[in-house]
Amino acid sequence: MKILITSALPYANGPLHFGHIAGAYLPGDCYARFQRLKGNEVLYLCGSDEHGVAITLSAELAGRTPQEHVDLFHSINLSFFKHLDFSFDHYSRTTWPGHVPTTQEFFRALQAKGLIEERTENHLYSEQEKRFLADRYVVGTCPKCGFEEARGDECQRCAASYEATDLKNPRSKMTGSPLILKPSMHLYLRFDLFKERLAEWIGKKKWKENVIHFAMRYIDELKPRAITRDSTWGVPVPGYPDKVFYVWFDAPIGYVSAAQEWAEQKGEPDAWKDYWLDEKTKLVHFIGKDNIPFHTVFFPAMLMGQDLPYKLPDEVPANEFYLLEGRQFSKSDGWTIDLETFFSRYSSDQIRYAIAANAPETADSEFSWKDFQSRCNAELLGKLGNFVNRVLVFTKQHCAAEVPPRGELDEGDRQFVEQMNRLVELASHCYETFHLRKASQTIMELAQVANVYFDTQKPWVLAKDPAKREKLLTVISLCIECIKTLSLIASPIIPASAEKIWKMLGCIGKLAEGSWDQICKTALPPHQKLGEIQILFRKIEDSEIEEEIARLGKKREKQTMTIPETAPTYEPLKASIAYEQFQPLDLRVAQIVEAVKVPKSKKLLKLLVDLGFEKRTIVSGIALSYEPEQLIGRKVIIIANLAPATIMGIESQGMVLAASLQTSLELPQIEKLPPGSVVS
Ligand code: B3M
Ligand code: ZN
Repeated sequence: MKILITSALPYANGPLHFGHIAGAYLPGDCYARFQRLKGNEVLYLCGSDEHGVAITLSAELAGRTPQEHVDLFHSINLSFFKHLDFSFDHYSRTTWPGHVPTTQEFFRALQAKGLIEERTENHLYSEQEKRFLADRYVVGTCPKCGFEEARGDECQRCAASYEATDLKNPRSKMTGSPLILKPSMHLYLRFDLFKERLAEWIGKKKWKENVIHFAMRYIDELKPRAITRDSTWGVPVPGYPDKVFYVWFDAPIGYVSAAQEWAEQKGEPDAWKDYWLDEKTKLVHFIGKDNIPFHTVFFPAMLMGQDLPYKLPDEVPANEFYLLEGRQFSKSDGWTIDLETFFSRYSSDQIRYAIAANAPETADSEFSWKDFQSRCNAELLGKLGNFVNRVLVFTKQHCAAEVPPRGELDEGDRQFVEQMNRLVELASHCYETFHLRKASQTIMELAQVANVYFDTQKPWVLAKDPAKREKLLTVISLCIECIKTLSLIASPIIPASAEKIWKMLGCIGKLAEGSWDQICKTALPPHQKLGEIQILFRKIEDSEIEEEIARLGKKREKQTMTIPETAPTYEPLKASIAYEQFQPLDLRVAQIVEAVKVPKSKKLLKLLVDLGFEKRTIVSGIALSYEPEQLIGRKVIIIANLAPATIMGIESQGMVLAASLQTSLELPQIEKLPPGSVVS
């Protein structure tokens, strides 16, 4: 069967975090890996969603062009997916040139059917900036509670949701200038005309109840919606030079253009049609629950309005939210774990397993560091890793490091084999029906059953009695068979470890390229030489987890400092100096006790630092990178014998050292030594 799988296209507007991975991504990757093993023709697509007002706004705030901005986050997100061992057949982006004609083609087909209409309504316009401002660019007074800094679409104080034109005193978020109402024409798509067809179509689906329920509510209230925006960043609207398509119009078409790009790159430009235009293809969209209306109502309506026989989604496994220690992930509050730091400490299989074991399938679920530790130590290492290791070490010692031949099975052996077969079937069913959490439990259940079998059979006792040699070989042979089975059913979730196990068993080629059914059916050949035994999972110490927990909630540096900009320009090295020239510098550890912004300056902070033996005032140009609150209590390195200088009317008695690269800046960290310590 052909299966077209998509994971929601992440905005190229900031780095991904765990919360994202748990919703639309890891479940999609595990499903794709499973279906490939089952011998289906899988096309698994994703890509960066690179248009929209949120992107132009963040780009402007970061001082980048929208293209630079999306280039940066496209490559960062792509590298995260690589680290996480994602198996996309293609990862595209909505700024690739081929996306434009495809989007415009969708529009033209709808237009030709009379489904597009022009409407003129009042929109907020900045006379100073000479442009219409979409809601994200607007702040004003909340019409409900009077909060003066309310956002353009919803109030962050009272949670009211409204049109930007309802705000009192609307102002530009960028310049603070007042906004006026000015009529502007936009194109509306007559979604209301799809009501019956959509309702009938969804009525036949056996999707999760909340997905159906949510979709039906939208269908009931369908009205025409604007599909254009006044912007220069986006897909141009044919015939309307100042307009681009609304991001949610072009983004889902990205699933089609990604397939086209994939086909083009493999030199068969029509291959995308085998998936998108073939009724027999199964189309599966993995999304987070906030994307339900677009994937079950609006995009299907756009597909229904085409002349080409596009597939409508067959399955929309929408996941709930994934929280962090009970709260929503939030980058600005430091309530987050960035993936970059994570990868430097733990393996991709550890994170994949921990998320799968806790996937937010039927209710919101959460990542907690304690749970992560116990998943890794008690389950991956304690159950799976332990079984694999003890059996293989034993085989090396007692069976010449090869798969032993098998004798007659007794009742206990047969029960073990039956359990194995039952659990493989169950795992297969779980993957097929999007129950990743249950699939991961099934792996651990099998590992547990296997450990119990090994313990009850006591091969170490059998080994002492030459008369029991055949029984011993049978037990070990079944245990090795079980290791093979474990690697198979675990491979969609922990692909790297599964391949390692596969190698340790002495199997040739890649497990991921094998066939699920074939691997289940065929026992490993007796006398197959085992490979080298490797450690699969590392133990995570309590101290590491305590450190992680302590880090939570500490605001991180303001800018995206840890993120390497593409191709940095390095400062040339200065001329060399003699040691005697360095020696007179008195560098000291100091602790910041107070920090305030210097009025009228963007870059400067006034710090009061404690040197242990005295306190000093220092003016430091780090305000673009650090909030004053972040700095209180932090130890820094200062030049303590620099002659005082007056900066913005304040006498600065020293200088704080910081590392910088282009616009990013970071303070070096001193952990243990007290203020006053000498740095040399
Ligand atoms: N970029 C929204 C999101 O990341 C959006 C998904 C598009 S899927 C076509 O939540
Ligand atoms: Zn309000």
